Amino acid sequence: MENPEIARILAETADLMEIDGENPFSIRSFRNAASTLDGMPERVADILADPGRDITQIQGIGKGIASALADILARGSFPRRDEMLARYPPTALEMLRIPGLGPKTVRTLWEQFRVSTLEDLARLCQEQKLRALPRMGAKLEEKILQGIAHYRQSAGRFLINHVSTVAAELAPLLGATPAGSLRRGRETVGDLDLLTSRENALELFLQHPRVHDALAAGSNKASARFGAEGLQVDVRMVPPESLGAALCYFTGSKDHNVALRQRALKLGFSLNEYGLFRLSDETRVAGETEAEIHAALGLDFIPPELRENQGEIEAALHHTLPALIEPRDIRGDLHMHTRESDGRATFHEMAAAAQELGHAYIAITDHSKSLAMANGLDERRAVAFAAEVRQFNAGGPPLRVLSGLECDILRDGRMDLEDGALAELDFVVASVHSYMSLEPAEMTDRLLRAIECPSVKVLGHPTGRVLLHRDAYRYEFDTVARAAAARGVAFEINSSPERLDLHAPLIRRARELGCKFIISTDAHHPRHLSNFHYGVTMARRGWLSASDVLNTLPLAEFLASTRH
Ligand code: DGT
Ligand code: CA
Ligand code: CA
Ligand code: ZN
Repeated sequence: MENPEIARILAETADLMEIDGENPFSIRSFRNAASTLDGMPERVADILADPGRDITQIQGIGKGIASALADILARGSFPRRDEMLARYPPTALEMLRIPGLGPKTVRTLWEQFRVSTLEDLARLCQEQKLRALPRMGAKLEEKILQGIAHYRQSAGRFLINHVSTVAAELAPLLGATPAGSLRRGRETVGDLDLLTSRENALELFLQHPRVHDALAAGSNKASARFGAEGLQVDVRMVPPESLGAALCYFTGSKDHNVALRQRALKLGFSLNEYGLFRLSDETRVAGETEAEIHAALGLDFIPPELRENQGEIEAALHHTLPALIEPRDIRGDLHMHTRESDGRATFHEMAAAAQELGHAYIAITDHSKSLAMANGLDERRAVAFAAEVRQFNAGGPPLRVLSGLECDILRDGRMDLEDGALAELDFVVASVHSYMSLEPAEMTDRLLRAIECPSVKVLGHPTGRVLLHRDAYRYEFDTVARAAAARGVAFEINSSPERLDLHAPLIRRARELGCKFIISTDAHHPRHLSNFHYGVTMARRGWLSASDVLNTLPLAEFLASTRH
């Protein structure tokens, strides 16, 4: 048995222990052991088989875990796990993945109703049976139903940062290029597609210590899962002369491919993953690079982010594709948190990291007071902190730090802090963090009122979605976008991989309605600051050029172009 599988068994045991109400320390020790083993290059099996070695020498592996490991290797399980599996249904683990369902609830549901499948659970909620229990109500029933719907929709999809990390590890090793939805920059990815011409790439892939559960292995394709999260990876061998054609085909999207093939047929060609061929005599016309294929079809090169069959082929034909924004166009980051609210670093540390990335300016935008859990700032603290931040600029460092705030938009659209305090800050992001399920008309009014506040420069994470977890809140987007354009309030493109908000269709719509954009990270830690490139990917998917994005401007022009 390989490490990733052992790690999965330990992690699942931790979940079961949580349902069982075990003490948090034991649970954490199983989780820590799982993550240690999953990332460990040496095989657990080899260490245990060596009488000269003692596995408890490894940090985080105590006597208890060591004995569980021996059992797992011998028979795939161990007593504590057996005992819990006998008491709870195997689907208990699946239920924990439903947003809104914690271990305690899963346990109660089992004890009271013997709920063993998601269908059972959905039926109980529909029949309103849960509200009969103490501490459960109609709200929870509704939440669980939504959670189940989400789970079914998103099951098996992964966030872009996770998939990018896996791609960054495997691609150089296999001499491979990522294709599929990752290359198109989609915000979630079903499986990772890699193409390579390197001789022994499939063997290298299957032998990788974190690769497990090979699903299919042939002479030119291998599929398997990677790491404890189990992301599926498809690796395909492609002859060099077909690499461009294969890249084109496996980048997709499917709809784009269909449209591109129609274009080929119209010109008397056939297009497949091996190349572009003349129909009359089957001569290969192109195939080594994507650029030569697009050119042979009379098209400008179509960047992968645009390949969603949303008019890109037409535009490539008429030379009207936009010059897309690139990561190096970004000069500042206007949304980040520090220890002053719920961030993990000081503003000095954030500033140093931003400077390292080459930014010319940033805004420090901690939360406002109604987010009490995040230790949000009231008027007095906001103004005092702003003074402290401004002080930082006095020494004239190359990076300019703006004093700011991510101010909550209250339920009725008023700002969380007084206008007077907001007016003292350099940069105010206005965001919704509460009452997200208002009726669309009420939410629209709320946002319209927020935009009226003269200090507000940008709407933060404008739809509030959390990927794989929570839908966007509903409002009349066009109405708000028109008002934002008229008032000079920008839309944020939030680069946090959990949000990526706005998404491409709304970016395009907002631009049509005259809006400008600011790409920010919403960083809570210095290492999050490099996420801005995910926001740039969203902007590219939304057909934006640098000129649509205000924080591509030098500071003075940036300040002049935001509402003031
Ligand atoms: P995903 O994995 O769900 O995030 O999305 P994709 O786009 O990566 O989809 P995937 O992995 O099934 O296939 C990769 C690409 O291969 C896809 O974007 C287009 C191409 N492709 C796959 N199957 C077909 C097909 O049946 N017809 C056409 N035209 N293209 C296909
Ligand atoms: Ca894929
Ligand atoms: Ca695939
Ligand atoms: Zn926020």
